[in-house]
Amino acid sequence: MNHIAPGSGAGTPAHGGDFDAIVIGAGFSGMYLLHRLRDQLGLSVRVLEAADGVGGTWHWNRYPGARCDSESHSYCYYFSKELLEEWEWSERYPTQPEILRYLNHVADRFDLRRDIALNTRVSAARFDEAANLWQVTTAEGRTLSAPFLITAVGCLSAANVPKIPGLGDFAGQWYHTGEWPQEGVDFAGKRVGQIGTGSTGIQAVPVIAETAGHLWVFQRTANYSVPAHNAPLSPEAKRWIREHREDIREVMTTNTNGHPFHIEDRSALAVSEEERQRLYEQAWAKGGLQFRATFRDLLTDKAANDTASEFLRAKIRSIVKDPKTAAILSNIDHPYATKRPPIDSGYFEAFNRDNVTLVDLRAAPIERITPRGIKTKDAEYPLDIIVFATGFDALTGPLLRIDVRGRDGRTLRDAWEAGPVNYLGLQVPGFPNMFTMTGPGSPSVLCNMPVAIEQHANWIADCIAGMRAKGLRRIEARPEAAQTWVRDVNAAAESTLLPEAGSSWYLGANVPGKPRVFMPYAGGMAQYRAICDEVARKDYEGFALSA
Ligand code: NA7
Repeated sequence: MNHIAPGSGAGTPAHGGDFDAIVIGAGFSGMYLLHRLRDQLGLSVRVLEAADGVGGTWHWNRYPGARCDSESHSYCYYFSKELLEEWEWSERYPTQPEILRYLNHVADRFDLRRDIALNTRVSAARFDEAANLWQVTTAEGRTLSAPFLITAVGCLSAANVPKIPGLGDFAGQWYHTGEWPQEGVDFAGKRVGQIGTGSTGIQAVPVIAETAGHLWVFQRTANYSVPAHNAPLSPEAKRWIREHREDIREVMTTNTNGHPFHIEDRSALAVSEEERQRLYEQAWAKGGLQFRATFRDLLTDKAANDTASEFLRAKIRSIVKDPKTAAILSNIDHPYATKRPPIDSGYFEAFNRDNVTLVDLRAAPIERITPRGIKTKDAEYPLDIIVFATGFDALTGPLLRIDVRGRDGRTLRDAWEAGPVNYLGLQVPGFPNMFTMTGPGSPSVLCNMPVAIEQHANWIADCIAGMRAKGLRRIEARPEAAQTWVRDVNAAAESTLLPEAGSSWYLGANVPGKPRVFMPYAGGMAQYRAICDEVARKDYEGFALSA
């Protein structure tokens, strides 16, 4: 079946376009948008997806140990009671295969596949002002049009493979964790080099170490990590989740981060040293991202943060037996959680294995890749496989890899030359009728993603529904509203410790040449939701609407 042609929607739309809306991406975002726009608004929608299956992030990130750091009962859609009731997660933190099964279930359950064109990479999108249509071109050169274009391209989908000289000459195999081969990689007995110790690298190390002959972990920036304490969900836990769905939803949709827990309302500096250690030990024993919630000021007060950072460094030193390795792993240059805090299943413990060696790139940086392996300033490491756990060109990368042109042919790349400029993280001035799901300027990656996704999709769908009801055909963010919003996004970041992590991908610092701008909105999901709702209530204040 040719899914790319118009057909299964609500008939030929009156605007002259092929569809009412085109959505780029069939991950968590694109699939829910399709359901919302097609099944609840009655629009004709086409979703264009580069991969050969649905799932977005969870289609691509198949690396060893890949699992979500949000707890499974919170990492799912909440829009459908039936869906919530019929799906049962098996572990505290869902594995990549389980999430992908879930998303495929959603695709079938809501009959989404008939409006999703797989193997269809969008290469360009151009706004035709006279026709009030977005012309969307695929890599194969086909063009589709619709008045509304919604990017659901993911925050972490543009793989960042660093330009290390010599990679082309490497005689072994190399892989980026975000573009992992579907057939998997056999590490048995192999000499493996892994570059990168972010959340991905920290998940991958213990699993690769299980079968590799030897694993060298090339660390540039040392990182904190808190144990996940992952385990199968007990029948009691499953029952508790079933019986508390509404309470869980309430917490997730009213707090700052979309996770199913509240941040404790106490200062790390207002309790005794003994009490603080007791609370940190308790949080460590519980594990997970909730460690951040032990005190309310861990992300706003450096002295408060120091107490958590030092607790976690001491934990590394207590786990890792070789003092030299422990010192390199705990030599962390940023306050805890100012970079995305990883959680792990045996990461630091893996360095106690005979077949795992830490390589300190701060002491001796990588000079090049040779046909035999990786050469640092000090030594050459012969390798069969190199794993790049080197992250992503986050948030803006997936959008800028598409040639997006708005009014007067202005490119998005040009509009965002000095960093992303938009209003509410939803629309860019000069790019009418284009909405960006969970992009820069919205809480996105600072929030549990499905919560951010449902909020954005609902807001966009309500906006389009409202426009249609009033006979309006165009919506565009006003430049002055965007300028104010960019200031607000910066101010929100500045009121936290987040900008203190110099090497953070939140700041674009991991990609050479990328503007150093704190991209997500750090004012909290609850506040952001209230702002978006208020804007809608005031007839979309800050947007220009026209017939
Ligand atoms: P991250 O968090 O961006 O981590 C990438 C890691 O790769 C990090 O340790 C980087 O060191 C390292 N890196 C990147 N480029 C290089 C080069 N050129 N040389 C050496 N080391 C390098 O990506 P992840 O995939 O782990 O996680 C992304 C998000 O996915 C995560 O935060 C969750 O939200 C899910 P650096 O810190 O830049 O010095």
